[in-house]
Amino acid sequence: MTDTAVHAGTAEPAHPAHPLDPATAGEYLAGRQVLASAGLLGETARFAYYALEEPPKDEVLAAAPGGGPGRRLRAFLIDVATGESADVIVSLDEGRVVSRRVLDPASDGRVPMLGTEFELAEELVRADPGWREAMARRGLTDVTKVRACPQAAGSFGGAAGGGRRLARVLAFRQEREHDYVWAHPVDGIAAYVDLTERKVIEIVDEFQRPVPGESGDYDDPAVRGPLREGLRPVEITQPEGPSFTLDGRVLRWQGWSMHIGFDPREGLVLHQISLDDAGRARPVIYRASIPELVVPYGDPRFRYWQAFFDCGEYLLGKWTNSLQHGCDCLGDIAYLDATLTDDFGAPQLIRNAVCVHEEDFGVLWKHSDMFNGSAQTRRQRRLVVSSWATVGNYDYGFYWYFYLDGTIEHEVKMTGALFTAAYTSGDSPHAAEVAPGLAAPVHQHLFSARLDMTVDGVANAVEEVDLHGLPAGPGNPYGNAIAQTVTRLRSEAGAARRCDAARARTWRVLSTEKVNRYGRPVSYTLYPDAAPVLLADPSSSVHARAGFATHHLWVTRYDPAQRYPAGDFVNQHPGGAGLPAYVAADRGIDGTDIVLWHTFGPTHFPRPEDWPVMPVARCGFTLKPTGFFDRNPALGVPPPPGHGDGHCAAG
Ligand SMILES: [Cu+2]
Repeated sequence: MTDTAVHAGTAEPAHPAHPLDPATAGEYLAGRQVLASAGLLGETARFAYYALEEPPKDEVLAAAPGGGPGRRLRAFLIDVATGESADVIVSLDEGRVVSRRVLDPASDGRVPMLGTEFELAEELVRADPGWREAMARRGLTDVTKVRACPQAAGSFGGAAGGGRRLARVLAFRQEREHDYVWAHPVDGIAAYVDLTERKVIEIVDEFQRPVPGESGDYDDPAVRGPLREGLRPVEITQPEGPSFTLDGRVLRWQGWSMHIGFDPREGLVLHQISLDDAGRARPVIYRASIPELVVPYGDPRFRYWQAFFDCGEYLLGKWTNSLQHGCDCLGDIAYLDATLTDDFGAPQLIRNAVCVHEEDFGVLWKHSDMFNGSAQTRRQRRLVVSSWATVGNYDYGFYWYFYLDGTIEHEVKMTGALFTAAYTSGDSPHAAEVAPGLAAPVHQHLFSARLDMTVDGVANAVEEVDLHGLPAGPGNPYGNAIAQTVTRLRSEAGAARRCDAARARTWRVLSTEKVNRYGRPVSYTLYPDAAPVLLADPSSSVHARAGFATHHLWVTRYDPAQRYPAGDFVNQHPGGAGLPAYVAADRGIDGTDIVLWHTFGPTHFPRPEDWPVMPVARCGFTLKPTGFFDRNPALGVPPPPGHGDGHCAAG
């Protein structure tokens, strides 16, 4: 079989086989019926979020096969006529509303932006006399050729502050239908729109700059140049098919087992990741996802408020791509669909939302022994579970990798368009010029991974491990000694930690109940890629709202209500929610059920080479077994076919 794709997610059972399976179209409709019967779905009601409310962990772990906890859905409902929003839980089994909490915008924040509000904001600014005048001053008299780019408002108080449900709108010129708008920012102007009153409430017109004119339309051969020659086909063949199996949404491969979930806010979610070790299923992670991503911009001018919380404000998972075999994924692929809903709670299918395949990954281990003459090589392979979402200008690929030696890796691939401004880098230390008169401001991409660890059971603890050289002296007379410093993180407040690349700092998640044959706790170690945490000043609004991004590591005691690093309602939230609030109780985290939260991602000072579309940049983290096994767990990997039991050496 050459480069084939199998579609695994077509048939939708009436009752999901697994308690963590995402809500089905039938369930969304049934939930909507319950909400309507309860009088919660008037003409002006919209769904800002609607998905499976996962049952608590203890209920899932205790569930008998085929049985399991009842099915519940969570909906964020908003009345678009009044702005009143509520967090509602529906029980499908009982056919009733279990709870409904009305949000107080001043303290709770607001529900995410609705899909339809992007068009609404464009209509409103184009109809607004003040905005039209500001455009006319820039020579733009045909507003149908100006595209609005509405964004979540942030939280800054003042006249345009928390009292209103707001969007802030930037503008780009689009003369022709296929113009690439990011090349043509109409700069110096922002419109503030009240989404509930449906009107522009303020125009901030700080300066005028010529709209940069050079085309960025890379579909246009005149911009792109001729296509390269000389790239001959690369084909991935797996003549006997792939080595994984998918049973519903349960994926198994080479001892690995996991359940593939999906959520409109977080996108891809993996559950119950475990490894088979000589017939014994050994859990590693109960739940793994990327529940937040903040992109704060470092341009202090009139768009100081730009900081995108892609999950909490925009529901990243809703913008998931339908993947194409041969383009997005190569090899013998299995796809899973995602069923999400629109603003009205009506189910919408994203076909091929999740890609599962395996990849050759070079050498796994190799040795040519000078004494016994053995020369062996084994090939590494990885199981890849991935998904892509396009949130505004950026495209993000989320890749989970599982290796033959027990390593787990998460990689985010970032690509797409830079968010641009109309000035040159000579004007500003905060941006890089990428085309004449066109610049891209510096920004950060700060992801938060939520890793609900279960290393050989729920009783876990975390140690911070630093490496350093020791000064010469007694016990180290020649000064060559190197040692580890191991610090146990015992409570939540003291477990907000930062990377230290100079000490190769890692964090080890260990079982407080199971030991290996050396009598040491079995563990998995988090290897971070050290990069700056949030660089915004502690006095800034984004610092309060993205508190999670001020540390690389947080450890909390498991609480089913604590799921989002910047809090449940991020949009226009004044700050302090999420991790800083979760750890305020300073609960003990030693020998109990704990969750690791890891902040990672680059600070991106754009390069000319990132324009007009950015080559993929990567970031992520690695989890490696550390005394989880008693020796290299990949000795049993057979030699490459055709090399028998013997040598990969020449001849
Ligand atoms: Cu970037």
